[in-house]
Amino acid sequence: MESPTTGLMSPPSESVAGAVTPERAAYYERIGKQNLAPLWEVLRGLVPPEPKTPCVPALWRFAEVKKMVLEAGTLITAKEAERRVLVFENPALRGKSRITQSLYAGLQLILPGEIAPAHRHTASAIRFVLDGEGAYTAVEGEKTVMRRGDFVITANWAPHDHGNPSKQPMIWLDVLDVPTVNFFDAAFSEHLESEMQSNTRESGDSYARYGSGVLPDGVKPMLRSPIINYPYTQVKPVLERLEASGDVDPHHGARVRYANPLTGGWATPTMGANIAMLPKGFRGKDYRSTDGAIFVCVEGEGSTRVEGETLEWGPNDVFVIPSWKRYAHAAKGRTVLFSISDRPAQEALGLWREQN
Ligand code: 1HN
Repeated sequence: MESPTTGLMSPPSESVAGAVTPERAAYYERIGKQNLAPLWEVLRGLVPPEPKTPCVPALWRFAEVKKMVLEAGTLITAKEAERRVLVFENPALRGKSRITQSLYAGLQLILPGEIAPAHRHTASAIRFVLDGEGAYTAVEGEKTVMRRGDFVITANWAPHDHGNPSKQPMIWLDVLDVPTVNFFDAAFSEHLESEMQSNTRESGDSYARYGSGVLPDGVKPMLRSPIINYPYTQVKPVLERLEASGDVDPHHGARVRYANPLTGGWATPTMGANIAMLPKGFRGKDYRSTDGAIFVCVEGEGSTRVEGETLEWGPNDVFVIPSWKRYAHAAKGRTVLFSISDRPAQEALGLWREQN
């Protein structure tokens, strides 16, 4: 490939040093015994001219994965499994329990009458509710009943348990920063003594306190949002208003972010989420950014073109666009798309870049 700065052709290998001569090979062999290695053989790969992800774009159709996760319900209980989840594995990263290099994603099933026992961990989690109504998650003593389209956060080290007192199976998307936390070898976890937390706050308490533009006196900024559940019933009217007034970004549509009301920043320090309404017939312009993103179609249908491939999606389908891959969305009817990525972590480290 021709270098944009020098105009010179770089060798196809990752070596900057040309051929490995027999003398060099013998030398590498000798220094290898001391756990030493020559940088010049790997330099190109370590500092590529632009992001070079091993991840590939991928799509999971809800109709198919729903059948499979319901089948898991006949094989193992939520209690036995601790969390009954099918992991969305990036097809190019099988066996690594990740959908991008930094994020884990999965589809969780909780059947009527089941509970998923209380625990906590240093990984942060979000839930995005896909199917069913009436199961709850209890986070830090607040039990929140979940409905389709709700966005629920479980912050770093927050105790959480789930239960389904309704009559229908409930399925949601889990996204966690597990690969990021494990990258830093900073993972802790523990089970709580009791399987279920006692309710110390009413359902909806955190949204009522922090979600309407006023803030209680004396509240201090926190890295993560104090809101446990951002209900879809509250979010959708905002999207409708933006769309109706023409506040439609040419790449992303009428988009909002789930904000931490104490700082205006993202909902968690490692994961940031958006939700967008794409007007009927929307044809998005090409876009790329360094944060690989997971998308969920909430309503409507459409397609996303990504580097010569087209992913066609409908309600509850989940797809992933890796870092720095150019993509563009197209919507048929009016469409709602949820998305989440590691953008806050990249921004905090000064790494995040985008290209319109
Ligand atoms: C977890 O705690 C949940 O609480 C779901 O629902 C998925 C995947 C990895 C590690 C912890 C949950 C998880 C998880």
